Amino acid sequence: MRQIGQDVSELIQRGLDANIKIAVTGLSRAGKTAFITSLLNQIQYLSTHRHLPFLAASQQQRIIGTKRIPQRNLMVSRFDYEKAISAIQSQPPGWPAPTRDVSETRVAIKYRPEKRSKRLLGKSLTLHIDLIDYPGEWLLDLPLLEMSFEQWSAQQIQRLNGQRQPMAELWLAKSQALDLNAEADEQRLADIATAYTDYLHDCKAAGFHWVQPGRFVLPGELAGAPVLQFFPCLPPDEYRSRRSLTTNYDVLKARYQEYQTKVVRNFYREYFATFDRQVVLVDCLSPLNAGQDSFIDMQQALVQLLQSFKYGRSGLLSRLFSPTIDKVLFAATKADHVTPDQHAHLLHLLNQMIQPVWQDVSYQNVAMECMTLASVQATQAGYITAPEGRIHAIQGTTLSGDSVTLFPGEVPEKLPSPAFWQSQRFDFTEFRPQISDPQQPLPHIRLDAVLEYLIGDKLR
Ligand SMILES: Nc1nc2c(ncn2[C@@H]2O[C@H](COP(=O)(O)OP(=O)(O)OP(=O)(O)O)[C@@H](O)[C@H]2O)c(=O)[nH]1
Ligand SMILES: [Mg+2]
Repeated sequence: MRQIGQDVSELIQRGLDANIKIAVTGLSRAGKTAFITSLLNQIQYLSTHRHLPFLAASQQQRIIGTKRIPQRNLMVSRFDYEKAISAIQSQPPGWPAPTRDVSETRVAIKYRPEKRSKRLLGKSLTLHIDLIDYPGEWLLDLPLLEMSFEQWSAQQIQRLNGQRQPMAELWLAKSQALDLNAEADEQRLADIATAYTDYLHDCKAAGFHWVQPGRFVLPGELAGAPVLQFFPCLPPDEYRSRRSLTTNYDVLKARYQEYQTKVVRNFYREYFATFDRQVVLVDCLSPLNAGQDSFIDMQQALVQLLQSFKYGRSGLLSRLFSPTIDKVLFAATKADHVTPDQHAHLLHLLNQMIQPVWQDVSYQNVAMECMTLASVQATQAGYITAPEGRIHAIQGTTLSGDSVTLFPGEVPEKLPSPAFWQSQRFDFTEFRPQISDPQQPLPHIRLDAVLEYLIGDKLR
């Protein structure tokens, strides 16, 4: 009888040992790799240090142990924690290298449950966490699913104004010289698609992140595949699809359709549909530094990104799959770049960008929170004495190794007005990580609150 009782309790236990998939995204350079690296690092010290006061399970000393374990999805690259942490802890410290594709890692946290129902079934339980890093650019492709090639092309060509126009000249000239009704010339199409991809890369380099198709700039395993070799173009005046001949236009259209189903739809079905919680990292500070166009572009990209969490019954995503995400966290990264008195402004600014869009569409059963954080705190906060008195300042070491103390400027509390761009800018100096003791958790800002939001309820 005792044996049976043990077996039953083990079985129930296994059922209770929870799994949670947390996906981390954000546009390139938003801070995804640094975030996951620091999160894993903080988790590693959970049972031995009480360094995360806002994580209740840690504060109540209910964490028994933690361990990184092999990931479950063997078709996805491994998140290279060792490489990232050794960059941060090397001498002099540096940042992890940019990443270009999806990657994944898994960690287990053994804890003493607080809930009576869970306690009855065993002294300890294990929470398995899968962390997935993927480019936010991939989420910008969602609208493509509802647009025909003609509609998408018209939209892209319409957007060629302002700073984008001169960057597009080369591919526009090449594509205008192409006879769309002629028999398909694969080589030529590939050549023009390369010019189009170069244009998208130039947009990103100039601080414009809203580029489509997202895989063109971050192709991952699809680099060089014909499904990424198309470009927007308006239909020829006398376009007639002839059975006897496959024209350049036919091929472009077919590739676009292939991209819609095989790339975009598959990403949502195979990855996105399996996520339980989503972190969207936003670097608000670099666009503030880069100027008005870049800032507006980031805002537009965020609006696009938010569409992926729109699960209303009539929504596109609900028609594709049944979504499981129940919490989304929007986090403004690199908060160590602003003085402590500006953190509230940064949070307001992020809220102002997210809340109106979030409220505007019906999100069913999805909780949302905005926070500010620094995954790896690279600066120390302090004061400097100025003629007007003591002012807040941050002190850090620049990438070239100079120690500097500065007041980077005020973060606008509201969406910046045109006057803001004329009068002031945010001074964004890049710092390298502080020298840290490899035996101690990395310095950070608010990762404990982040962890409480993401997994606190699972550790009750
Ligand atoms: N000061 C500070 N800088 C940060 C922090 N996190 C990221 N950064 C800076 O932002 C850069 C990009 O961070 P990553 O973590 O590589 O960003 P990512 O989103 O993974 O970038 P990609 O892989 O290129 O898409 C780093 O090289 C740092 O310069 C932080 O917490 N504090
Ligand atoms: Mg990365």
